[in-house]
This record gives sequence, C-alpha cells and structure tokens, in this order.
Amino acid sequence: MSNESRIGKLLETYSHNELEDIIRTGREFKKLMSYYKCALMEVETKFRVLNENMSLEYDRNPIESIKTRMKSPESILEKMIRRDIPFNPQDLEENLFDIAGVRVICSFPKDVYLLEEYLLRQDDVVLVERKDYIENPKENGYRSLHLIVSVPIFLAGETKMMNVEIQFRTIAMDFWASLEHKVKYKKNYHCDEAVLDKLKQCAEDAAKLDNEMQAIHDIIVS
Ligand code: 0O2
Repeated sequence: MSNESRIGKLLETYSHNELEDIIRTGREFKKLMSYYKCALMEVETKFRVLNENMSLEYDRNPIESIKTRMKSPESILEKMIRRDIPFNPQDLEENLFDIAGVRVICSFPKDVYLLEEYLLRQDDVVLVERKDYIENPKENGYRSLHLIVSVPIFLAGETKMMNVEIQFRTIAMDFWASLEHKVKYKKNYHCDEAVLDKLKQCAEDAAKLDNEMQAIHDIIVS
C-alpha cells in the first residue's frame, strides 16, 4: 500500500480528534522509550565505575561483561496483551518493569552478591523487586539474580525515576541460559521430558563448576 493510500485510509477510519490522540500517544511512547535508554546508560555506567574501582581496590575485575537491551516493541505489545495492560504510556510504565534490561556477567558466584550489595548501597538506587533464582533455581534449572531497581535520570528540565531490570549471572549461568533459550525457541522442535531433564542436569553441572571455581578462587586469594 502506498503512503498516500495508507493516509487516506487512516483519515476515513478515524476522526480528527482520534488521529490527534494516536499521534500524541505515539510521541509519548517515543519519549518514554528515550527515558528508558537514558536509565540503561546510567545503570551501565554505575557497573563500569564499580568494576574500575574494584580493580584498584582488589586488583581484579569481577565483571566479565555487561549487556544492555531495550525490550522490542513486539515483546512489549505481547506482554501488555498477555497481562491485560491498557495500551498507553502511563500504564506501560507502571506495570512493565523489564523494558530496559542490563545483564551483568560475573566471574564467580560471590561476585553476583558483592555487586548487588555495592549497587544497592548507592543513595540514588531504589530496590523495587528481587528474585533470587540462584538460591531458588527455576524448575527447569535457570539460575540468575534478578533485580528491578528505580534510578534517577537527570534531564534538562527535571529528574525522573525509571525502572531497570538487572540480571546478574556467572559465565556458567549465562552459557546455560543462552543455549537453553536457543534450544527452547528452536522452531518446529518440541522438547520432550528427556531433553528437559538433560537441560536441567546441565544447569546443575554448571552450578557445580561455579562452586568449584569459587572454592579455588577463595583458596588463592585467602
Ligand atoms: P528477554 O528477551 O530476555 O527480555 P515473564 O517475563 O512474564 O515471563 P517475569 O516474572 O517478569 O515473567 O520474569 P522473570 O521470571 O523475572 O524473568 C524474565 C526474564 O528472565 C526473561 O526475559 C529471560 O531473560 C530470563 N529468564 C527467565 N526464565 C528463563 C529461563 O527459563 N530460561 C532462559 N534462558 N531465560 C529465562 P524474557 O521476557 O523472556 O525475554
């Protein structure tokens, strides 16, 4: 369909006021997404600063890598429909907490909790929600520490608090989660019980490896 006929169809379908509403809502969504991007930058910087500082204090970097991602519009829409959230920016902001996501991959399991502690000690970070899937792994074996934190973003005319989801994992937990995600979402493949059991066993093996590497590290640094 050409742009002209698309616009013609919109003008036939919606009244002037309705079209104004759609455009205004679109602009508000765009603004909100830009705020989330700013919040991602703030949180990523906090972790880079902590990593740099710990390398000075303890002569090692506890963070292997940091990944940031904005939830895709398709995933946002799917979650809003699944959770019956009204389609407007305010309800989105109040109900979806994982639009901006930061994944912090750590060297050892204890680093996960150390970084959590250092982050939550900061005056401008507010803890909104905490799910410890390392202490209490999911039924399928998934392990990570999930936090939702609210952080300020300093804009030209105001300061706004924005929610960011942080997932802390070790390299082993990330290795498992990445491959499990690929296997699970592989098209036309239905995982039977035996495959799910094998995946769970792999998660347990990875956790065992993590604990052994942690024990070796503890001996070396003590
Ligand atoms: P993406 O693309 O990573 O954002 P819900 O999101 O509704 O399912 P909830 O309670 O918000 O439920 O989520 P939860 O349990 O805190 O975890 C959500 C995110 O954790 C997922 O995001 C994944 O990134 C990760 N995750 C949770 N469980 C698993 C799992 O079993 N396997 C893997 N590989 N990752 C997991 P999204 O939204 O699925 O996708």
